[in-house]
Amino acid sequence: MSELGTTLTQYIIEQGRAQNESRGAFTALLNDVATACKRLSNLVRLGELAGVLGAAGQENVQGEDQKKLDIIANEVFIDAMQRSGLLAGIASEEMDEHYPIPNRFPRGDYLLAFDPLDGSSNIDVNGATGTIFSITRHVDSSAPGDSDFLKAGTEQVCAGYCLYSSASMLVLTTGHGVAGFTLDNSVGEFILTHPDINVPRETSEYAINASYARHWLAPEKRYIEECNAGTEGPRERNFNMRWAGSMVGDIHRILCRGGVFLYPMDAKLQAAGKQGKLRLLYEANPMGMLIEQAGGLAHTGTERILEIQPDSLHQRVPVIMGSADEVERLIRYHEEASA
Ligand code: AFP
Repeated sequence: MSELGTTLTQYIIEQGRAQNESRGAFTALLNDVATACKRLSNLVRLGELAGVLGAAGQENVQGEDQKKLDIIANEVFIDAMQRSGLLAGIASEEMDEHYPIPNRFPRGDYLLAFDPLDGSSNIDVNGATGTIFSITRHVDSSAPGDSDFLKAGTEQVCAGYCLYSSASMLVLTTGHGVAGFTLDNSVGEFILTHPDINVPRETSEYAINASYARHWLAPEKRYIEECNAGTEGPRERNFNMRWAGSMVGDIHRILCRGGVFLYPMDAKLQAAGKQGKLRLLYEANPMGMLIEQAGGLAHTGTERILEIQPDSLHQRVPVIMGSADEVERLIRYHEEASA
């Protein structure tokens, strides 16, 4: 008999059993996430055939050009998530304020923060994109406000992403390791294919947008120069570089084979009065939880990402995450530069 393998639902139920936790509501919540990701996977896969490519001709709250698919992805996700009665509110990278659950639906105990389509500049060139999500609890019975979403990353009860690439993959953590599921389109199910994802401590691969080299601050400049010096330099080995242009693509590769991802503070961001480029609630926190749960580290260079107390929904932070040896080295370079 040919076996289908473990579905996402079966995995969540079995994990709940192993942890002695009742996971009914949570299982239903993750099923809604999976449904939304399947719908988006189909849209992304159809590309131009679905008429969803190109610019929408408007900007999001961060002043970035929105693609048609950014907007559609936001609507698809909200539509799939708002009806269950399990969410108290939703915050999206594409919306200025949080989205309250309409009165016609019951309100639940969880808050969802998500980036509907990360790496959207890759859409028109058929490159990797993804949806990133983060779930926290809403302990209060009243309707949440924006401030209820401002929780440190350590308070996430679940985080994950769905990568839309040659295969669509849902990768998630509920705080007990990291597992990856590949979408089997023939049955419409995410099937467990990567049961225990671990980021190796050691790596010889880094990911950074090197076109910003002239803006880098001393710690990153030193780090990249030393990597690029190869066998003749202080690292005494050659390094490889990759940059997907979508954090989901880069973090997925790092979860699969190790590496370090950098979107650090630089002189250009400083001059513009920005705290970083990537968003704490929709990118850095969920990816940070995944990386830490897989044995890696997630830092800004001066503090652990998951311990940052957010001060606004769309807060940005510097990001350095991945294989522990390299992140520790970068933290040390930051300490030495400020000593
Ligand atoms: P978009 O979703 O606007 O394309 O941004 C993607 C992203 O937030 C992250 O996924 C990438 O790692 C990073 O920005 C790429 O930024 P650069 O274009 O500055 O390299």
